[in-house]
Formats: sequence, structure tokens, C-alpha cells
Amino acid sequence: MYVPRVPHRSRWLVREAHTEYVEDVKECGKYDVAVLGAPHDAGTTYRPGTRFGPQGMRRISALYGSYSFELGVDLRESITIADLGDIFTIPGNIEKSFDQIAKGVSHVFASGAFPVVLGGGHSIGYPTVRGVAEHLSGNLGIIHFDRHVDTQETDLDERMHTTPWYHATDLLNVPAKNLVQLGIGGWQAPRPGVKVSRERETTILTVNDCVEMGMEAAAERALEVAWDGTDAVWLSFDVDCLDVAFVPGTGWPEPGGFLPREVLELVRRISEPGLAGMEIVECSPPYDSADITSLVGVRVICDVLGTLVRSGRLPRGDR
Ligand SMILES: [Mn+2]
Repeated sequence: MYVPRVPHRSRWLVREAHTEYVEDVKECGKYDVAVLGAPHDAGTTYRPGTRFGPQGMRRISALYGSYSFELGVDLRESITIADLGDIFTIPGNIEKSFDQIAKGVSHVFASGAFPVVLGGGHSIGYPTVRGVAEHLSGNLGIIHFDRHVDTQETDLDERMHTTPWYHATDLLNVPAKNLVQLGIGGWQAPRPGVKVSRERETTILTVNDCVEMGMEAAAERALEVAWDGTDAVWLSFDVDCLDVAFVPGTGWPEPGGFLPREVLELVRRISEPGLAGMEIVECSPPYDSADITSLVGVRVICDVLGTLVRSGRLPRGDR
């Protein structure tokens, strides 16, 4: 199968050289993890630039080693990681880009490699989930970190980055009751989206909810919701769930978000039972300062992969 993409020679975690740039996308199933960029920001409603998110995260990934003292995991020893480059998205065409992204993620997921998608704006949440859900006989849950609900049907009359979960939960095997949304709050959560979240009975945990109940209890609640009757769970991580101080490089920064240590604890806990794949979205290097937003994005990926290794979910047992 041909997945149209832009060859991208820079490699994820390049300093440690434990990722391999894979020219032939048909080979990705030989790896435990496949990183691919979805540089699509045409669905952005205000500050653009997330098309450079994959570049930004790849570049800063060179700062990380492969070993985590806290997790007791060395990724290089434990798993193989391929970087497939970027999916060929069309800057002026949202719907066509959705088809490209869905096709790319579908191919990677079907290959058996764990997909790590570098966004891109949050509009990509719909096609990424579509690409995974089509391979499942059962249902898919979604754990969604964000300050914004992203559940309205359209924005500016299009399927923008404020709308992915309306369309994802329209898919037959992606029930809205298995969508849990962590970190919602502030003055940017649009009322049309909140109305849809209420109607479809998604589960919203605000930052204050999580702080009051504690991160452990919040993660347990998220897992209960996402895994209730589902076969797999997708992780969608919008960097703006963190306080604006930590993520200046994003389209809709919002004060009052999570602290890095809070969000990393949540991410580690929700990854433990396994995931179908993950995406990091809304990282916009043109607005970033000293690459710290990209640094957060890569850190979340490393912690998810490390947790999956530690809990025995990676590498895949069947190879
Ligand atoms: Mn957001």
C-alpha cells in the first residue's frame, strides 16, 4: 500500500540514533513503534504554525537520551522505533488532508507498529481515530488531554481543530461515552462544543477536578470511562492542556492548565494498561520559546513509550 508522504530525513531521537528513518513505508511493521508527522494546520482557527510541529519535536528530541531513571527503562534496549517521515497533507484542503492522514495511520496501525503521530492541529484527531477504528471489530475509547472540548460539529463552517471529537464519535465503533476529556477549562471552551459534550455524555474532568481528586484518582476515572466496553484506547494529547507558561508554542494558549509533573503522572498512569496509539497536537514552533513546547511534546511521547515497555505492552509479544 502506498502512503503519500514527504520524506523527512531528520530522525526522532537522533542523537542516540535509536530510531531509523524508514524510506519504504511497507517496512514499518518490522518495528515496534512508528513515528509519523501529520503537518496539517489548515484547521487552525487563529494562530497557525502547527504544520511545523513534527519538525520542532524531531529537532528537540535530540536532547533526550533513551534511558529514564524514574521508569527504569531504556527505550533503545527495549524496542525498535522507525521514523516514517511526514504524511503528505495539503495546506489548503482540510478534507483531502483528512483522507491522507487516515490512510497513513490506518497503514501503520494495521502493520502492528505502535503509531506515534506528530501533529499538526487537533483537526487531525478525527482522521487518526478513523484510521485506527476501521481495523477494530470492537469499540475504541479516547483519552483526550486539552483545555478545549473540541466537540462542536463545525467551526467557521468547516471541520476545524475545534471539531475532531464530534466526527470521531460519529463513527460506529467510537462511542462518545468512551471519550474522556482531561484538563478542560478557562475562557476558550466554546459553548457549542460543551453542548455537544453534554448531549453525547462525554466525561469532562477539569484541571480543578483532577487537582481536587488527585492525579491517581483522575487517571483511574479516565481509564474506567475509556475502557468501558472497548477493545482499545487512543491517546490524544493537546499540549495546551498544560499551563500557558509551559507551552507558549501553541495556537490557543490558556492560563490555569496542568503543571508538567501533574500531566506526566496522568499520562504514565493512563498508558499502563496499553494504548492503540497516540498523537501530540497543537505544538506550534513559530510561537515557541527556546523549544520548550516541543520539549514537552517529546517528553510525553517518551513517558508513554517507557510506561508501555514497563507494563509489558511493548514490544509486541508476537514477534
Ligand atoms: Mn486545545
